[in-house]
Amino acid sequence: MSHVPARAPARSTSRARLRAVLVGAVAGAAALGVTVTMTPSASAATTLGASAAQSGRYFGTAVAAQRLNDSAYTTILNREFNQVTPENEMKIDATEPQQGVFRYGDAERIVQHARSRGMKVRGHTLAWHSQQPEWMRNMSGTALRNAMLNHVTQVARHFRGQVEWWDVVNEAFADGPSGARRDSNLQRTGNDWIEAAFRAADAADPDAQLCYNDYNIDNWNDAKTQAVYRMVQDFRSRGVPIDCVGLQSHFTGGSNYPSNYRTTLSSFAALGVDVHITELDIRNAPADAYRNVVNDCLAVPRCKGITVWGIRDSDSWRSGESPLLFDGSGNKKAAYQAVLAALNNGGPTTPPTTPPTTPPSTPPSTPPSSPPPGNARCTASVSVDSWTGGFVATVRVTAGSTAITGWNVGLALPAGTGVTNTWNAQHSGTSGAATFRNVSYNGNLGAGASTSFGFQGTGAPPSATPSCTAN
Ligand code: 9MR
Repeated sequence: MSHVPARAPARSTSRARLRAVLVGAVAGAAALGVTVTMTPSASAATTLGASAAQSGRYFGTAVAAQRLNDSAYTTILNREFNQVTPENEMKIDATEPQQGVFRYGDAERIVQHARSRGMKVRGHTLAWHSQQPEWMRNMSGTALRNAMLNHVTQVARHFRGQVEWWDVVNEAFADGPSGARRDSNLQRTGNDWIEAAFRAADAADPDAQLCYNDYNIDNWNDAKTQAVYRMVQDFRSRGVPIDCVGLQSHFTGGSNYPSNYRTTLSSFAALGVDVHITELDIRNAPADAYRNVVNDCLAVPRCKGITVWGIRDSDSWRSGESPLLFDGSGNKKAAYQAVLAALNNGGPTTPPTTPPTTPPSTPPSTPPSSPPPGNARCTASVSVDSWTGGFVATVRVTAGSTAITGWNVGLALPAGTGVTNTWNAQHSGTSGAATFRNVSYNGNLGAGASTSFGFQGTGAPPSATPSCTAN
């Protein structure tokens, strides 16, 4: 476990993910590590996933395996979302129905559906007091502790390389003013059961991001929020391998969006963990509350994405409250439009992942050995956020010393890489090479001005230098 002490900084820079910046410009060094900026008019992506990807975030949904046979459902899923969480299929009762007998069929179906389309997967959940199979419910003490650790190990190992984040432990704190742990058979095995689960998950899948996930930890003033905060703080100080906190954010069943939600997100983030909104749904789906949640996430650089707990109201565990973004017929609701607009308006907030470089005190003594690709009237740089099997690329196009009225960016792609989704540009090209042309609203660039477009792909991320040709 030599990596454990180094985990905090290593994980906080997403060692599981590669972020590379490829610059194709004479003046490209200036663009290194710089976050893409976009004018709102140049960032009107038309789906939830693409609009979230503009700021390096995901927008996901819970998925139920049996609904993958429903084409109305999969049409929306495939169009709108770039992250999925199996709603029930990775829970303990589903994956280890009898002790030592592991079943992964339904979970694998979802994972396969998602990953073949470039969607990231959140694993939910390895250790939980609920949805335990009967054999586990009847266990206690050391036998239960060992069974839990074996379960964590086997399942995390099975999905190694396929699951970006794990909800390692779910819902371990009590509601109400006590700030105590929830009583459960797992809790009764000893207070250290949570950190033991995290250490087992870390050993089984060192590349996954490991999260603690809970509901009613949205209001910063709640005792439960404070108690989880103290646990994460303690874990961080002692090197327990935790990377992220999931706020389920079920604003249903009497729980409401709190006005201090952003404070909660940023306070957890300040502990050096990422935050994720993992199970969002809001009673009657008011557009305002949905918009607020999105804006709060966009305001916190470590808020990595939002997952809604189902697609259509009819798919919801609380369908009577109509809490989701699509109605039962799959129509977009007002809340959908509010979320899309907020994601598009918010723009990128992700800070550079490489520290800003200070300019060298003396200019480089040798000029660049080759001219910039393209016709030198524009330049392009690519920043890539990749995971196993897929990536999102953001491309920045910058006009040279004269204004341009259109641009073409060429980019070589590794063998087997495919482009699945493009925003703010028109994509064409054959395998191995992609070309992106401006769309109607972002071709005109004044001298030195920039615009950005993005695309999502499957396979290995591009590592070549892009060319830019202006017209
Ligand atoms: O949405 C899930 C529902 O289909 C299951 O019957 C239920 C069983 O416990 O779990 C629901 O999902 C829960 C999630 O796993 C953890 N947070 C609360 C969610 C809603 O109950």
